[in-house]
This record gives sequence, C-alpha cells and structure tokens, in this order.
Amino acid sequence: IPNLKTYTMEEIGKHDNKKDGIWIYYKEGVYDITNFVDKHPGGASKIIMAAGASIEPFWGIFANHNVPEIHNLLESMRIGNLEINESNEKSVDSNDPYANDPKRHKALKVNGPKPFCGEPPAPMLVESFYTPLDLFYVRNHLPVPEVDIKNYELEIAIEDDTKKILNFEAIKKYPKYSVTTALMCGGNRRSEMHAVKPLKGLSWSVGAVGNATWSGARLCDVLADLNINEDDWNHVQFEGLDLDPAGVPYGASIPINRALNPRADILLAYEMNGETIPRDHGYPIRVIVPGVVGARNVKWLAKIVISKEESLSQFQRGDYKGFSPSVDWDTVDFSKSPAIQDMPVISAICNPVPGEQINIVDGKICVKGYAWSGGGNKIIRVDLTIDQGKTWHVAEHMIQDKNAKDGRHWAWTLWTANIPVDSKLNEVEIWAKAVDASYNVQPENFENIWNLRGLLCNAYHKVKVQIKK
Ligand code: MTE
Ligand code: MO
Repeated sequence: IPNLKTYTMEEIGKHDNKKDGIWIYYKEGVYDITNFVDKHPGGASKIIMAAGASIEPFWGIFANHNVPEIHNLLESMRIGNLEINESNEKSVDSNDPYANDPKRHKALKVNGPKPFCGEPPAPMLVESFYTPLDLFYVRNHLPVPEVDIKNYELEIAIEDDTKKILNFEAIKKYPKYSVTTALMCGGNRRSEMHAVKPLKGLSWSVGAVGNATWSGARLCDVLADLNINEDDWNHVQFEGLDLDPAGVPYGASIPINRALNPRADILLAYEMNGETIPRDHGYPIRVIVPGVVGARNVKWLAKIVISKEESLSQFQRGDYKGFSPSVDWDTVDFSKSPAIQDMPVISAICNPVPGEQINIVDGKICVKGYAWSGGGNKIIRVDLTIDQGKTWHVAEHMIQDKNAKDGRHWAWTLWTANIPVDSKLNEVEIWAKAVDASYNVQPENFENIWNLRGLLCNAYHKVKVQIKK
C-alpha cells in the first residue's frame, strides 16, 4: 500500500462533481480522475456515474476494463488510500425499520432511500438483454420483509374462505415454467412529465424498467385445483408480506379472465434469471403478470384472494390510475378511472444521455435504447429523427425474445440506430418513438398526456446531445 493519505468513503463521496473534484475508489486506492473524465474513451458520462464512489460496479458492467493498462492508468491518478474499518459499515440502528433492508449495488441512482427506490444509469440498462439482478430497478413502498423459508406460507382464499395453504415446497411441486418479461413501473420516465408541469411522484428517469427471465409455478395451474367458475368472480387479489404501520399489506389485483388464462403466462415466481429471487425483488415468491404495470406484480406474496371486487388496497384504488391533463388534486375522483393494467407502447434512448458529447463515426451517430409495449404486443419498429420529424430513420438492429409467441411478446426490445448527421452541426436533438404490432404509436409530447400522478409517461423520448469537433 503506497504511503499516501487515508480517506473515508464519506470524504470521497463529497468529490462527485467538477468543482470539488471527481474522486473514485477501487479496492484500497483512492483516485482523483477530475482531469481524466473528459478524456475517457467511453465518454465522460459513463465514468462520471462512479463519481464519489467505487468504480468496481461499473467495470463489472462495462467489461474490457479489468486489464493491466487500465490499472496502471488508474494508479497514475492515485491520491490516497481508502480507510477500511468498522465505521465504513453504517452501524445498524435497531429502531430503524429499514435497518435490515438488503445492501444495494452502488450504481443504482437512489430516488428514495426509505422505502428504497432506485434505478440503474440508462447506458448500463441497455448493455444486456437480461438485466443483471443487482442492477434491476427497485420500487419498494415499505421495508423489505424478512422471510424464513421454513415458515413461509401462501394462503389461497375465495372471498373470506381460506381454501388452501401452500408452503414453498408445495409451490415448487407444480410444473416449472419460465417467462422472459419486462417489468416497468407505471411512473417510469416521470421526470420528463414533471418537467412540463409539476406533479406528485418519485422522479424516475428512464430506468424504472428491467427485463428478466422469471421461473415458477403458473398461477392458472395453482388456481385450477380450486375449480373456480370464471363467470362467478371478477378479480384475483394479491397481498404482500410488507405491512404498513396499521398492519395493511401492499396489495393489488388483476381481472379473473387474465388470471385463469394460461396464455397470460402469469407466474408465482421463485427464480429470476435462473437464481433465487433477491429479497428486493420479492423473495421467496412473487407474482409476475407479464405485460402489466409493475404495481400489480406483487412481491413477497402472502395471499391470493378470488373475489367479486378489486383489491381494496390504496395502490389499486387510490393510485396507479390515469387522468385527463386538466384534472387536478381538487377535482380528482379516483373511483372514476380504471386501475392501470396493460402498459402502453413506450421507448427510451439510453445511450447517449442528455448533454453528452458524442462522436460522429463514418458520418453517423450511434443511438441505443429500449422499446416495449404492454399486453404482449410486439415492437415492430422504432423510428428516430434529428430534425423534429422532417425525416425519420428506422432503427436497424433489434434484439427481441425470439421464442415469444404471437401476442405474447412480454420481453423488451433493445434497439440500435446509426443516424446520419451533418458534421457541421454542434448539437442535435434525437427523438425516438416505437410502434407496436397493433400499430399503436407513442404520443409526441407530454403536455397532452400530463396527469397529476405522473403515470404512463410514454411520449417521444427527446435527447439533446453535443457533437464533438
Ligand atoms: N409488491 C409489494 N409487496 N410491495 C411493493 O412495494 N411495489 C410494486 C410492485 N410490487 C411493491 C410490490 C411496484 S409499484 C413496482 S413498480 C414493482 O413491484 C417493482 O418491482 P421491483 O422492485 O422488483 O423492480
Ligand atoms: Mo411502480
């Protein structure tokens, strides 16, 4: 260890901007990369994501970094050593209900610490078709429940009448199915809608979405044993193990026809990308409702209720609904709008990010992003323009789930476009819009779809970037 000054994580954390200097740490080394940032071959915006924190999580994602040349380069910027001691780990406060929440990946941008809500930086999101577990956005409303798998029980009821109790082993005995699906929060891209007119809700950027392969028992198989007559009931309700201080669980519901439909591919999932579902994402059992807004995909599943009524939960009845742009908090009547289920068609540009300086290569700029439509609608095209729609360029490369059946395109589409750019330009604004198999298209702007909770934020994504000279 070189004989240099020792710094705490807290001190390093303050150096996350150009004014105070940009520091990072790697293993036991502390590095001042302020002057290197603009020279970073991968772009300033990528390396700046690690500002004030560990570079390691980013090297994990943007592979090709763990080589001697780069280690030597980094060592040339070393200013100190990281203080390693007990105080690095925050002392556990037993009065804090969030004290036992799991540790999260440092790359997640925290939109709310308690309950934890965080999203990965956009460029990392489009690095892989299957979102790595620790980079998958997290949206909690309460502390993460602690579950002892030996005591776990899932109750299944018809109205107030408990019909069955399944332990973890019993759920695993059902035939195992795997489904690749995107999961998206109803508030994804809310920050852009907020910019048009203030609204209430967490300020998500484009990262409140992830794509994973989920495995578990099919809901229709589990419910088949109850011999339910679809015509007698209207909804299937779900309750989580996360209870608010009044003892009310997180809850949501879906229509009965969807719940009983084997082609809806609904799972009581216990695996995510082939691994045990992490605590943040619903361990040990989570319901996965492909194509449907994140809020109905109840984590830490405790109870399933077949009912005539929708879930009584606030999250079903008093939230996660859309309204006309002129409805405000004085006039809103939540009972008048249906709960969001299928999500509308959406896309986002993830690389480059707004304000980034980018290179023109062979007369073109390279743009990457995702697109998705709810309800199993396949993405058939992504259109881009850099002249406000006078001319459009179609993304030439799309990664999709090749095994998806017609009408069951639950996974997202990752796309790449190489758009010709006049080298005389200093700045371009890139617009993206996706088209799904029903020819649904995204609306052009947020003004006309604004709603007071900032949900269903699927207007064209518009990203302004600088052209490097
Ligand atoms: N389930 C429970 N039990 N508690 C929750 O807070 N949040 C919901 C949904 N299921 C939530 C839940 C919301 S709003 C979203 S967007 C997704 O979970 C987020 O899932 P993720 O954290 O695995 O990404
Ligand atoms: Mo959400």
